[in-house]
Amino acid sequence: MTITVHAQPFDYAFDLSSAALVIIDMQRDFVEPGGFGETLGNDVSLLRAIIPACQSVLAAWRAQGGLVVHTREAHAADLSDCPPAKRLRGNPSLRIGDEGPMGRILVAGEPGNQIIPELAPRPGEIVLDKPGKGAFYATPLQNLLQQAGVTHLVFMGVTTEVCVQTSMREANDRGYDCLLLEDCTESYFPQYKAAAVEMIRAQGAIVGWTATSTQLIAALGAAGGPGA
Ligand code: TIU
Repeated sequence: MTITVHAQPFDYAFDLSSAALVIIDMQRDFVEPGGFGETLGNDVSLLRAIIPACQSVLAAWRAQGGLVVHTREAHAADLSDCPPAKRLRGNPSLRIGDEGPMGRILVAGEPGNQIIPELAPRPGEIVLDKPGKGAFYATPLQNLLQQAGVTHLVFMGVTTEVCVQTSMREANDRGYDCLLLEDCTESYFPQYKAAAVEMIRAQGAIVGWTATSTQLIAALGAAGGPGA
């Protein structure tokens, strides 16, 4: 059954059986003090505001039996997948791989690298560690989505102009129709979020569509199905 979301710049229609909810990097490193986000000099409290809306969408999506993909920005313990250019960039108080209050910064398996408990993955959901900003670079995501027959991706997560936008652009180039949920994504810089949202839906959805969590949940409810 076709689900139609009243999105911008025009309606976004998809079939739940060929769609996935992609939650980008809602890990402690970015939304809790002492992680990578804070070492870069950012105020992480801004990002926490989206958690309730993300929870509502995740619950509605799960209730309909939709496929869920969680990503984490994560590096191997030996940092073999972290180019020096990434590790040495800027002037953070702690670099990737350094020991911080939540374990080693952006290293897979460390406490800070876990997805926040409010959005914890359930068994059967896909959890991907990604060494880049984009979710497709050096991950099996494309194969997994193709095997599942997915053509439409609904995005939430952080940060809007870095990992979310990069992942949406990668997805768009691979032929997926992408929807960004505006109140389920955030940046440390409100002006960058606003610009990213605008540029994604500009030029007739050049990268993708945007809508609110309420608009998506209303469309899922109207569609009926297991959770209606
Ligand atoms: N997940 C993600 O967006 N990684 C970042 O490093 N974002 C920043 O905004 N720094």
